[in-house]
Amino acid sequence: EKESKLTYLQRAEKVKNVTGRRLLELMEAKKSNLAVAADVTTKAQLLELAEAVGPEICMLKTHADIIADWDEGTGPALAEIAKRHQFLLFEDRKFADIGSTVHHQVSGGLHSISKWAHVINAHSMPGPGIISGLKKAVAETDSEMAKSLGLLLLAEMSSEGNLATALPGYTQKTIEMAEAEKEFVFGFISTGRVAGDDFVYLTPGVKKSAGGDGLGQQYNTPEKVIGEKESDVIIVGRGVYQADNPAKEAKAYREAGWRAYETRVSG
Ligand code: 5IU
Repeated sequence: EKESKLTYLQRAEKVKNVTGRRLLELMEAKKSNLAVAADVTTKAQLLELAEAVGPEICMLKTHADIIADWDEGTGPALAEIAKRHQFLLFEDRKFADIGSTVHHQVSGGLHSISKWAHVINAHSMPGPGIISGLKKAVAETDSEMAKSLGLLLLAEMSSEGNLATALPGYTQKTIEMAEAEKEFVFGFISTGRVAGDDFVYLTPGVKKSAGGDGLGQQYNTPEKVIGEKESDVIIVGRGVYQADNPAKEAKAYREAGWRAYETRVSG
């Protein structure tokens, strides 16, 4: 209870992964705990959205594999925008295979994720080998960027009936896998704070009002996610990019998320 009152900056000191620390520091500097999920489908839309919401966000969450015209210039173009506006790139690839396969998936293929992303994520379902495989790719790289890659594990999902939440012990086992690899794993995708202050919690399924999308997504408000459930980062997709003015909407979500955080740490 007492520990959850720590500020993002105080928490940064406890996090071992360099990218996790950097995320918490830039959140405090930008007064933003907002990640925007850029689920658009062309390169032009992706770069335009990144540019528009850049000043408001701590992170841009991408799905490179839904971009119809992704090419080798897309990652570097995103990276340039991220550097200029000071946010991190999180490729939500949700690796889910054996170590040997994810080792190729993170560094190769069309998307070369480890060349431009700061943060990646993985299911814990395959067991610890998935972390070893991703770590091997990081160890073998000659790119400075990939060396500091940070990993998030899916401790819970936001969708109705998801097994991570339904199966007893799943979330706890996932936390144990993360505890064993703290130099690399700096946090979780979860509905709220599920472990200690030395991890960062990121929560998708966030909108101004609670509800669903008819396809299993379940929404909570920024106040509930940050204030009550004690998550750290709200991830907002359609709530922002489907708005008439995404930049203005991102600002509103940033302010709501930050108010909820300030209330939490001062309360
Ligand atoms: N996402 C979820 N729930 C999860 C995980 C990822 O919604 O448990 I792991 C992704 C899917 C989408 C974004 O890219 O987060 C949420 O988008 P909307 O805010 O548009 O629902």
